[in-house]
Order: sequence, then structure tokens, then C-alpha cells
Amino acid sequence: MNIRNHFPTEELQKRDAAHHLHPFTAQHDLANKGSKIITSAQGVYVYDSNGEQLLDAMAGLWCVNIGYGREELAQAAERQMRELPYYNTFFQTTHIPAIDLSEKLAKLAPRDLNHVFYAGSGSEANDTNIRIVRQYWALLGHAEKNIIISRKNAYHGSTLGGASLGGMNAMHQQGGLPIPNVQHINQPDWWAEGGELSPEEFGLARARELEEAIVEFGEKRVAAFIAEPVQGAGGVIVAPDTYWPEIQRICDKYEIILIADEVICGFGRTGNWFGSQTMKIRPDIMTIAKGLSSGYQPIGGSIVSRKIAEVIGKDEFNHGYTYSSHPVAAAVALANLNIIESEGIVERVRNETGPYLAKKWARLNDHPMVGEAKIVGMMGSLALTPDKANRSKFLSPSGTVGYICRECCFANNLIMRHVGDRMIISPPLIIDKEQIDILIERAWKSLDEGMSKVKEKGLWESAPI
Ligand code: PXG
Repeated sequence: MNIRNHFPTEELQKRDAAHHLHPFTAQHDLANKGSKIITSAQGVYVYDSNGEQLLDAMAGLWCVNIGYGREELAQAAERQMRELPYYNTFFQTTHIPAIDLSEKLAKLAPRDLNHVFYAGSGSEANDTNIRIVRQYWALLGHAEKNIIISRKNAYHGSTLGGASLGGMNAMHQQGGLPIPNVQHINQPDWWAEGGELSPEEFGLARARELEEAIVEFGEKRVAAFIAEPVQGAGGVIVAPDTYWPEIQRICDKYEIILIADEVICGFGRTGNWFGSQTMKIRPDIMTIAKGLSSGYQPIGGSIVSRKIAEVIGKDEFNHGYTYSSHPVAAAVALANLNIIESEGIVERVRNETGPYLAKKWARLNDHPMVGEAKIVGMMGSLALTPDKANRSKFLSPSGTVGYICRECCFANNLIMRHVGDRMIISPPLIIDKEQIDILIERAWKSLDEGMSKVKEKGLWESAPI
């Protein structure tokens, strides 16, 4: 128990419901139920207002890579706030945290990705990317090369640009999206959409949709392709092995800018500094956020290649945010990267805790409700099914069963989320083997309880194939 001195939970919930609008939430439903109030956190655990300790297998929102409670980051923020809490980099000025962080990122990023444009979030960074790739081609005399191809069920943010790049129908429906000249091809989700094809055949087929789209819209019109190395918010969808090499081939052949959205995959999540390295692709631009500061400060950015920086630099780039290269956020991000590096966190995920988690996670395949257990580094998913052999979906609307299981996880003090009927994890990268054992134990128990509830409610029924 770890109850701090604060108002009683019910009172806090009432005050929250009275004035606070939550993201991606049906507000009235939440007001009736009452939100869970998180009061403090340490390591891989968060504590709620009732004193419960929950294992945070989502690292907040895929971001707290170094875990909670790192004093060094608090000190970096405090130091920077005292020295220079704010200054902009618009009008021929700069500051030391921006210089230091950019240099660090240029060193960490692969190949010649060595210039950084900062934003306050991943969404903003993807908006920046839209501007960058269109301006790049315009400056080269190809203003008509302005179509960006993305994927259905991708998540690239919640701003108008980010949500347009994303392939979430529910988001497009609200607000008249996507913006013009953004097109979506199908995702490489073999479990849900592979049909009779082998994963390898399916991976190739889905990658070739990019080529078909380029041919359809015209090589002269397509500016860029954007994708997450592993789709995160879409349900931790790992493409079959054949997918990425083919995507790279197509981008090379047609000279399409490849944007790897590393907002989740970056900074160790997949066992390398960047998911692009794990998937062996060569992006021209990488979107970063989340693990960049381990979520301790809001900061995102676009790391672009030398070639793109060279072209963009020819003219004034009419774009920027008040908080682009915010000094406190930059100082905290740098302290975070130094910790990841000096403590060998990426290597530990790659060589030690990642393989350990992978072994344990694979055992969940034996659970009668799990059809597919996928894992890359420290991001994993479980496809829930009433009939493994046929890769059946549930008859109930997607998400019904996932939600029931998520509630069981919460009741077992495990924060494991659901996306539709997939369960997902993305724990802090500092999770140790003992904590992984606890995670798996709670996950298994929650799946058992979830399955019982699903059966009790008469929901153990397959959708027609
Ligand atoms: N790209 C990717 C790949 C992301 O996962 C963004 C861009 C946008 O970043 P910001 O910092 O603007 O949120 C994200 C964010 C979820 C969930 O439910 C995932 C994200 C954000 C909110 C919810 O899994 N990812």
C-alpha cells in the first residue's frame, strides 16, 4: 500500500469528470464509471489513489523506456529551468540543449540521418514531415510530387496531418479527414487478413500494393511512403519477413522518400536504437518522440538525411512551433539518452531481457484463447480467438472480448491494453526477469478469467470466415 495524502478517490473522480475532457474517451461513460487515478510511479510500477501497485506493461503510453522515478531527469529539468527555461530557435538564435541533443541524435541515428527538426510531439513531427517532403520535391522542381502513401490501421498522430497519415477510420470519420493527397494501402497483418496465403506470400503481396499504388497515381506524383517499423497502436502488428525488403526495393526503384515513424519503435524498443535497424530498412526521415525523453518531457522531432537537409536549406522553411527545440525538453531528452547508452539498455533488451520475454511470451500461444503471440524486443501482442485452427475472429463486435480481458488485467494489477481483440504490451525497457515473470503470470491469469467471462456471457462464438 502506498497511499499518499490526497483527496479520497471518489471526490477526485468527481472533480475530474466535472472539468477534464479525456483523449480518445466517451466522456459520459467514463464519468459514470470513474477514472483510475494514478498518483505516483517507480521503476515499472505505477500506484493508484487506492494504494494499489500496478505493473505498467505499457510504459505509460509506449514511452517510459527508462522506467519511472529517475532522479537524473528531474535534476536535468531543474538545472535547465534555472539556467534557461525557454528560448526559441526561430530568429537566428539557438541554445546549448538544442545543440547537444541534435549532435547526440545525429550520432545515434543510422547512416547520414543527421539533421533534426524538433516538435512537441510525434503528431507534430509527422505534420512537419508532410511539409518537409512536399517542400523537398517542390524545391527540386517537382511540386506535383505531393502524394504521401501510408497504410490502413497505421497510427501517426492526432493532429490533422498526423491523423490523415494514420489509417484509422474512426479518426477520419471525425473532422473530415484525410487531408488531400494522402492515400492508404493495406497493412501487413497476416493473422487477420492473410487468408490462405503463407505469411511470406502475404508479406510480398502487401508490399507490392505500394508499387501498385505508385503505378496507379503515377511515379511523378508520389512523394513519400510512411510506416511504423512495427505497427504499435494498430495492435503490435509485425510484418512477415518478406515485407520490408520488398518495400525498400520499391522505394529505391521509384525514388520515393521512406519515412520510418519511430515514435514507438525508437530508442531501444525493438532491441536496436531504431526499429528501422531491426527491420533492416534505410529510411530518409525518421519520426521520433516518446522514448526520446522517456515521456518525462513532451518532445518529438524529425531526423532527416543530409541530402534532404541540403535541399530544404535552400529556401526559408515556413514552419515551426513555439516549443520546437524546447530547452528543458531537450536537456531531459539528452539525459535520458545518456542513461540508455551508459546503462546499456538497448543491448540488454537485445541480448538478455528481450529474448527472455520472447521465450515466456511464446508460451502464451498455449493458452486456448490465444491464436498468435507476437513479440519484437519489448513490444508484444496476442491475437485472441475462439478457434485457433481457423484463425477465427469473434462474432461479437471487435474489441468486446479484448475489453473484457483488459478489465481482468486491470483487476490483476497488470496494465495490458487491448486493440480490438488483440492484447498488447510495451513495458519499460528496464523491466527485469523477475518482473517479466510477474507480467506473464498475471497475463495468463487474466486470460483465464477473461475466457471464463467470455463464455459466461455467451460470446465464445466464431464469426463466419
Ligand atoms: N506516431 C506513432 C507511431 C505513434 O505511436 C504518434 C506518432 C503521435 O505521437 P504523439 O506524441 O503526438 O501522441 C504516435 C502516438 C495508443 C496510443 O492508444 C498511441 C499513441 C498515442 C496515443 C495513444 O496506443 N501513439
